[in-house]
Amino acid sequence: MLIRRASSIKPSEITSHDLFLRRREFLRGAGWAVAGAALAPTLACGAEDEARPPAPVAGADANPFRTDETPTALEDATRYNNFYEFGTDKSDPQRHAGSLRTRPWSVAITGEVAKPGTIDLDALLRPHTPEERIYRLRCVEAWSMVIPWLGIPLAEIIKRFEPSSNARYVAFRTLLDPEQMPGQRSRVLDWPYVEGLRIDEAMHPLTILATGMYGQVLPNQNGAPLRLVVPWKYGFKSIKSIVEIRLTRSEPPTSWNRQAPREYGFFANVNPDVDHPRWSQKRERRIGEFKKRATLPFNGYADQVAALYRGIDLRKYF
Ligand SMILES: Nc1nc2c(c(=O)[nH]1)N[C@H]1C(S)=C(S)[C@@H](COP(=O)(O)O)O[C@H]1N2
Ligand SMILES: [Mo]
Repeated sequence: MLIRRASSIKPSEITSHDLFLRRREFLRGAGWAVAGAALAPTLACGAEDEARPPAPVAGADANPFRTDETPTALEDATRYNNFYEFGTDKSDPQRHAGSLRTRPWSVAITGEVAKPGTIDLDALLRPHTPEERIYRLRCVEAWSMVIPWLGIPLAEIIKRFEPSSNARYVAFRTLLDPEQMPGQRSRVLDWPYVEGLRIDEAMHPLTILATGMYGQVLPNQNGAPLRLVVPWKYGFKSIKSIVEIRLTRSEPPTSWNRQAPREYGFFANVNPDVDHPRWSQKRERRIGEFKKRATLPFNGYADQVAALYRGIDLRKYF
């Protein structure tokens, strides 16, 4: 079961806890049947496939939306963070992210869409029910966690704004406000933090916009009120506190790639065979464990996403 000691989360951050719990009850009843149906077409292409389902790959999850691995302790997931807007130490976000005001909050949906607009966050999310997805998060620094996220498939949000045929990428932008985000007064990164995905990556069913974790509203240090989660990519792609989602024709700049292009590529797919120039990516330390684990291609989601990169040299496009 989940370890859920909420002492490190302020009461102001858990206002919708009851609502989330009620939604979780709903999900237990119905949500996963729906999610399973969405994945069914890949298995249903012939009688032979139905008779002999593909053998599971070692390390892959039977249900790609939920791993059986034990979730990381909530305390670790909320006090060991990367969120440079609040400082560069892992402990800084928990100590300083309280200054971020997460309501009111609006998100602009812009660029190559038929219906652009700036939408209040609650209005943006209202037609959707957050689903629980238990995903591994693998940081480029060779540590990992297992997080029960509450989120909405990014595809569901994007489709509502009717992307044009020119929309080939999706660019994301974090809030720029040095008053609320004191780390932005130092020039460790070129603010605001920006990220990007190719449109097929953005529309993939594993890609979510997270609004909560561990059955609770997302703590500020984890990217409240809205952050991206792309489980087969290094954690730095999971941009936090998003204020703009822009559909674009060409590949958008990304913060870490701009900072150090030799170290951080646009794709940033978890790949044990492509080392970071300063350290190996073959193994990882799961937070809370001592012995290192082998890192899996695409963070264990290869069955679901490897086809997106067919024919691409993953050493060149890392
Ligand atoms: N805006 C913003 N988003 C960000 C970062 C950041 O510094 N600023 N750090 C990234 C990195 S490097 C990682 S590993 C994850 C960490 O997410 P977590 O703190 O919830 O574990 O957030 C990512 N998203
Ligand atoms: Mo990271």
